[in-house]
Amino acid sequence: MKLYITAGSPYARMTRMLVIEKGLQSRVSEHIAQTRVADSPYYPLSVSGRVPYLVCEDGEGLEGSVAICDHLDSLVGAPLLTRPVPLQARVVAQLDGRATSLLDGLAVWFRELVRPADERSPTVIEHEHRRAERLLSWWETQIAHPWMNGPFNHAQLTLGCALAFALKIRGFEWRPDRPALAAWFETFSRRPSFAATEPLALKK
Ligand SMILES: N[C@@H](CCC(=O)N[C@@H](CS)C(=O)NCC(=O)O)C(=O)O
Repeated sequence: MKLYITAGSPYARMTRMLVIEKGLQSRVSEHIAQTRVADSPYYPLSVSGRVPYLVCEDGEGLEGSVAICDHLDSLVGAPLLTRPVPLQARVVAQLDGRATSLLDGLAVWFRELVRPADERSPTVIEHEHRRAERLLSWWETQIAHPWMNGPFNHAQLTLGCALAFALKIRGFEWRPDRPALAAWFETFSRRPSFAATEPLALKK
């Protein structure tokens, strides 16, 4: 299988962590996609131009971190990502949704900051900054939830990659005022698959 990624994409990182967590390294090769340029040779392969994108063993393509994580998780052994039982489903959907919402907002904020200065929107930056502050403070109050501290699951994977990505935003230090979240992140970041998917650890 071929997994198309970029070095810094937190969504791609989620799928790269899962490849390692499931021991699929010998079956999945990583390929750097050229994103965000006109006429990239990547576009005929993945029509949206986004990463992650997985070309499966039968040649079919799969877009998006959720679908790719689910597919990888189904390939070998018992599922690793713990699924909620029906009674937990609503609260787990809320945790999952708020982790994704944090990551989506940080991605917009980061992209705005790496634009040339005269193309940046202070309004968007301010909006995303405020959203991130609100969501991170919400997470500080919720991070003790058993779903975030029990067996590995998609909400943990998303939140961990989002918190790591937040540290890429220069001058944005979310940890001092949120000790519980910072401690949770410290534990998450000890997973070997996390260190192995550090953007700078990508040699290719
Ligand atoms: N919802 C998607 C988001 C993927 C996404 O936004 N990827 C970014 C990189 S972080 C991308 O490929 N951007 C290229 C572009 O916008 O053309 C997922 O979960 O995979």
